[in-house]
Parts: sequence; C-alpha cells; structure tokens
Amino acid sequence: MLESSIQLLDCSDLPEMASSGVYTIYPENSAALKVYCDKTDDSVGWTVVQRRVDGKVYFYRDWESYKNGFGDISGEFWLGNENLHILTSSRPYMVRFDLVDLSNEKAYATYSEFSVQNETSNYRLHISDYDGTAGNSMTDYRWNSLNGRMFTTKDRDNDIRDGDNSATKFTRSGFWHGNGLNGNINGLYQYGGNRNHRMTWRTWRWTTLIRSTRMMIKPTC
Ligand SMILES: [Ca+2]
Repeated sequence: MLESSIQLLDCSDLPEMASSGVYTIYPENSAALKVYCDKTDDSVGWTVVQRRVDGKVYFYRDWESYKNGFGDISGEFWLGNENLHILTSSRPYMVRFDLVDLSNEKAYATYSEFSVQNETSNYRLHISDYDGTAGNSMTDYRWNSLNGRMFTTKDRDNDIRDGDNSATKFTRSGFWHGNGLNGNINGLYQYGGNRNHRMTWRTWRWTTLIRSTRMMIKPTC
C-alpha cells in the first residue's frame, strides 16, 4: 500500500514511521529497482548497497555480476555498480559501512561524500570526509587510498598494481582496488585460510574476523 501511494527516488523518501524492508524505488532516468531499506539507526531511510551475514552468497564474481548486482535483496547481495552510478549521479550522497566481528563487537565508518562514475570510467569512486569508529580504511590506510580508484574484478584489472591484479592476488573480491587491500568487505566469507582473501576492514579487523558487513547510502540534501 505504501509503495503504490509514494513513488520513492530512494529509501530516504520513506515516511519516518516506515519500517526496514524491501521496497521498490524509481531512480531518475532508470527502471524501477527493488532495494532493501534500512531504518534501524536513523529516521531517514538508507538504501542498502551491500550486505554479508552468513556466507550463503558467493562474492568472488566477475565484472558483469558486479555491474548488474547479484544475490538476495533480503539476504546477502551487491546492488550493482550501474545502480550505484545511477543513484549517486542524481544527487549528492553519503555512505555508511557497518561492521560486526565474531564477538559481536560493532563499528562503523561514514563518508559524507560518495559517488560512483559510469562504466566507461570503470565505476571510478569518489569518497571522502571520514567519520566513525572503524577507522578510515577507505581513504587513509597508508598509501592505499581508494578515493579516485576504479572498480576491479577478477576478470577486469583496473587497479594501480603493475603486472598483477589485486583481486586475484589478494582480495578475492570485486571492489575499488588500489595497490593491495584495506577496505575489502566483498572478500571471501571464510574463517580460515589466507587473511588477505577474507572480508576485511584493515583499520579495525584484519587478523581477526568479520562476521557481517553492511554498506548503505543516503542523500545529503
Ligand atoms: Ca594491475
């Protein structure tokens, strides 16, 4: 009933009393899109871009998968780089990352500027102005800021490493890659094995394990 009465541009258009759940949004210049809206921490709804909770969905996928999105919108999923571009080019957005470790400790990181360019630009990332408790793994981990980086998958090497691909060498993920890894929320959902391959937020948990992640966006105006 809610969906038929209000045409949502994204989850921030939900009424304050609406609950978290799956809604249909109608981004500008684009087809209708089913998304998960999160209302738990804020009166303004966030549009969820990524979620990991149980490892049921495989994230080590190719360019086309990350372009179009994959997974289960009410479980684990990536919303899709094309959708990220469409949403974040229509108005200014911020992004929030929520992380939970194996002992259920929580941390978050927000960036008040977040946008993703088009496929011709390899979905180049603009991200800045960190705040939070998880540390700034996206733009201030040693030399490896992801601001300005292009998206890299196992079959499309757009990182800044000469000679090899961060996705196949380290991260086992599709993500914005520079030279190595820092924020790697799309890494393998596994408790053993090579720590470079796992879900990571390097300024918070690297040698210890992350149990769940959530990445979500909302407009800043
Ligand atoms: Ca490379």
